[in-house]
Amino acid sequence: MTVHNGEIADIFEQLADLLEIREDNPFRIRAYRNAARVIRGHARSMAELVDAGADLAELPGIGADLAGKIATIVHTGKLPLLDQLRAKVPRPLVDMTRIEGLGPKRAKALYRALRIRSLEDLQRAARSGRIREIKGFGARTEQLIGQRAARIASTERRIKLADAEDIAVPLVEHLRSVDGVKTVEVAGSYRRRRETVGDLDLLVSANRNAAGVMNAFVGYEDVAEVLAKGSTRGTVRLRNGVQVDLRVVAPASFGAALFYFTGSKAHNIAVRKLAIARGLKLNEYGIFRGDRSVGGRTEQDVFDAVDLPFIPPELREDRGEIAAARAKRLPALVEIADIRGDLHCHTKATDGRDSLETMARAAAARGYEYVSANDHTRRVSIAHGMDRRRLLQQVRAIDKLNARLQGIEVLKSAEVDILDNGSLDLPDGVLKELDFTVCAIHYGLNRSREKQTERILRAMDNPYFSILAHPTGRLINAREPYDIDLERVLTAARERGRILEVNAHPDRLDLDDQGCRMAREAGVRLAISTDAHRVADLGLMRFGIDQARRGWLEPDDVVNTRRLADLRRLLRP
Ligand code: DGT
Ligand code: CA
Ligand code: CA
Repeated sequence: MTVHNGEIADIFEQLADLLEIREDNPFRIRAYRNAARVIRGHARSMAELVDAGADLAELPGIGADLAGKIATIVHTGKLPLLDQLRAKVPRPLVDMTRIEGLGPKRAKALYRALRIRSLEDLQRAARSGRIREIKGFGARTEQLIGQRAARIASTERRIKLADAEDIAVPLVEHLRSVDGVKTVEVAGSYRRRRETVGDLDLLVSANRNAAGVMNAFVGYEDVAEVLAKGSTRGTVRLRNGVQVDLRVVAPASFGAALFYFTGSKAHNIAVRKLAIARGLKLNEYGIFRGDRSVGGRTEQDVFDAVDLPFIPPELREDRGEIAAARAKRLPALVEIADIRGDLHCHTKATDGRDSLETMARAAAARGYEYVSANDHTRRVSIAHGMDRRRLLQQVRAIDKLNARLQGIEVLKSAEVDILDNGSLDLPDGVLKELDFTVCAIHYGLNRSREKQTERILRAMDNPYFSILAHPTGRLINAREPYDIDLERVLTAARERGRILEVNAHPDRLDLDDQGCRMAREAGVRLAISTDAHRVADLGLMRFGIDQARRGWLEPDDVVNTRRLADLRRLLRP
């Protein structure tokens, strides 16, 4: 099991929160918060550094004690000190510190004043208007706390798709090496590429040695608990809490099983109805006429049996895909190979880790035709946002770089902050020097729906507005989307020829799949962008593609599938 920097940072932040609740030494608290920031922002994986025997105490803000704690987390996935502290702080308080925007001090104030015993209690308190009666809390905050508490309670057990991948890939490798195994696939919501998954559903095709497969499964190094173990099916819980189901099937049934366990359940039921109407029986073992098997080795057998073309897993949600397939109107979904460039990238000029040239060369190495520099503007001061002078400097640097570099065009851009009144953070005189802009809200996330929507519409009125970055601002499992009327934003975008971003970062995926579909139906084009802060992040593009496909997008809906000349016309209509 590889522990990721984000997980280590989370542990240190939780430590800091709990220590703050306990009114521990402020220096100690600050040291953990600093360490969390350093680790989260570090280009290299702590796990790799520890493996390589590097001295972590050489990192800024990390002393010998913290270095030892990082090593413990890397080796065991846990930190005993955190468990000890948790045991000393009342459970509802531990839960409440996870509510974004609440923080240890305010959590404690609520806990004391309202005698909150659980997140459900907190939701009830919000509903009955008791939170706003406490000093320092308003009606709006109360509403947000209620929503966030509900969100945490309901998403508790779902993990982000990229995290699921980190868990699934080595486990699949492990099973592939077992004697007799032909194929291993991860089915379920993972294969449908849902943004979060509840559990992993593994499917193994083997014509013999099912017992060996089961033993290898329950004996996997990360297994914490075996919940069930039969001859062809088993369930385990891994050390990180994720549950994994496994099925071993014969190759003759593999396609039918893959179809069944890919789901969704609603899609399965709808397809099975079609099978019944044709006098067939469809289950995880195959397709049957009476007792005779008429297929099931491949998934295509299933679709053939009900006279449908193959439906990509991302569409199998019973949201109209079966009718579309019947009518031969399935979208020809966008693929990673269609992408010709990345339109949201940061460099060292603000909060990125790599230089403009390094980013440009990495994009060229991916086969891209273009890439852009979208560093922050001045309002985002924590990222050392650029003022007019620094942006113009970067524009000149890009001109020089383009004159030197072959095979890739660096586009001049910025991630321009949308100010509270809907104006853009830099004057038009500067913006007109850019090839396009990516515009985003970073502050004032809690405005009312009306205000937030108006703010975006006003920004879109600016003739230099090109792309709305991460349109809802949500962070999966961590921060609610800000309250906007997406339909109005889409209508306004279409009228003005503006583009919306599909931010491919696994924590964001924003717009989400449903948002993509709404945009397509509203006639609004999307840019799938990684928001890369380092070279490696350019590889996150595929997570954006996943959600775009779930949102029925075709290459034509996505601007960065265009050649540069065509793209320019869309960026500056
Ligand atoms: P998750 O794990 O909550 O992210 O979502 P899924 O879709 O992976 O759901 P899961 O793990 O409960 O089941 C995996 C697949 O197995 C599901 O997508 C469809 C199939 N399945 C499960 N239960 C049923 C059922 O009662 N009827 C049918 N037709 N299919 C089922
Ligand atoms: Ca599942
Ligand atoms: Ca399951």
